[in-house]
Amino acid sequence: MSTLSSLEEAKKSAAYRAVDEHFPKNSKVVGIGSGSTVIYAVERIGQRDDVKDVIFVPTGFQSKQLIIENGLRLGCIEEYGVGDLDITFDGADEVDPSLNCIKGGGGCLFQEKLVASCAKKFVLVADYTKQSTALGFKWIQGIPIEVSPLAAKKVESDLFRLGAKSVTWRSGGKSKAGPAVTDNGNFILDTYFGPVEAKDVDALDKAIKLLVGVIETGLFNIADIAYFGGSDGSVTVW
Ligand code: ABF
Repeated sequence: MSTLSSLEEAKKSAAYRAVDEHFPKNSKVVGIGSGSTVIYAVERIGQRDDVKDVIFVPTGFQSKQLIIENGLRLGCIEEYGVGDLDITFDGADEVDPSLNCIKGGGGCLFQEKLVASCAKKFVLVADYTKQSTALGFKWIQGIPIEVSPLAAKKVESDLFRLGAKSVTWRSGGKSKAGPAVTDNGNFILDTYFGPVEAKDVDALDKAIKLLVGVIETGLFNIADIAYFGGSDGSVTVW
């Protein structure tokens, strides 16, 4: 009998099905995202008998540990350009029906976007709570924006000028005091704009990216397909 909660079962069914349907035959390099759902994707990949020679590229410290713990070969993104990864599997915080998503709740957005951008296919795995009608409708913590510490104050004021309703400096780093520091030595500003319609996601992402001091935004509009596990073990594909 399974001992997993229904939410964990949901994550597991989405991740297992995504891997079973999309892990490419004869793949050489595969990107591995972050978060709790990707743990099941890597577990499933580790059960395959055709991954001995595949290189797995992580999106941060957690992801690197996951690859190592599952006995898979670890690579690094510095060696790859656009199209060099066969596929990337990653989680999300909120996904709209056009496959736009907010990522970065775990603070790994920059490396996640970098690794996803180098892949021929980008597959999202999530539980049913992440399905949304519009970004910012369910995920009200705000879009995570990674910024250089030198520019955090300046970007905060820029974001209000762009229409942000709230900007929260993410705290709770290792010391639990002061701003959280990402794997890349930067800060994160969680920025709430209210719900963002699918047609406006790209423009908002570009406007934020143009601000001096912004490293990356947690707005992604590059997913090819998304798998959502349901509480009853079903899987919905968008
Ligand atoms: C990463 O982990 C993210 O970008 C997102 O913030 C989070 C999703 O985690 P989980 O799968 O635990 O919900 O993929």
